[in-house]
Amino acid sequence: MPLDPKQDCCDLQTLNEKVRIANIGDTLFQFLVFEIVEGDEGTLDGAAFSLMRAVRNSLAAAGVKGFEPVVGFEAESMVLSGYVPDTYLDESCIKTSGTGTAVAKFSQPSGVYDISISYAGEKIGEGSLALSVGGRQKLAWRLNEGAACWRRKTIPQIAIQSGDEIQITGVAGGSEGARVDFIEFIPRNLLK
Ligand SMILES: [Ca+2]
Repeated sequence: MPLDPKQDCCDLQTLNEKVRIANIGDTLFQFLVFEIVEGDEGTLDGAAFSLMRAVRNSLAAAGVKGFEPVVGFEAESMVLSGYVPDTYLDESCIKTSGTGTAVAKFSQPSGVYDISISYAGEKIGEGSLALSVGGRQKLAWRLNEGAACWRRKTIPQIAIQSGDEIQITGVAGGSEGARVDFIEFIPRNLLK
């Protein structure tokens, strides 16, 4: 499929244009686009990310083979401290103006998961984000994308115990709010 994730997927309008050219169902095409860029650190408009989750959940609910429902937390549904609910690029999310934490308890089966965090890149300012599992930091990164866009950061192969605390820590940088939309858990090797 002739698609450049950087050029074509940074905003929904561009993506929709591609959909029209391809002349196939909008949601299906966008779902495919999402799947293509997911392995990388994809960039999509926030609304597209929500849509993809909805499409995937619907396909799974309909019993379509190969589609599992999305497992994860909406950031705005986590226990927030220093973070407040916000909307950015059409997506319900959280933002901080200083340092914020978002915490939730992992209630899925113990096992190995890829953890994928949808967070916002912004044009101005440079904040940072960190993720910890069961009190141990797994990754910290700076938000230096230089473009207003939702992005995904995937941390592969993380062992998580059922009951572990999942915590996002965000530090604002200038006007940038270290915004987070969703944390997804992709099962890789469930412990029996
Ligand atoms: Ca969200």
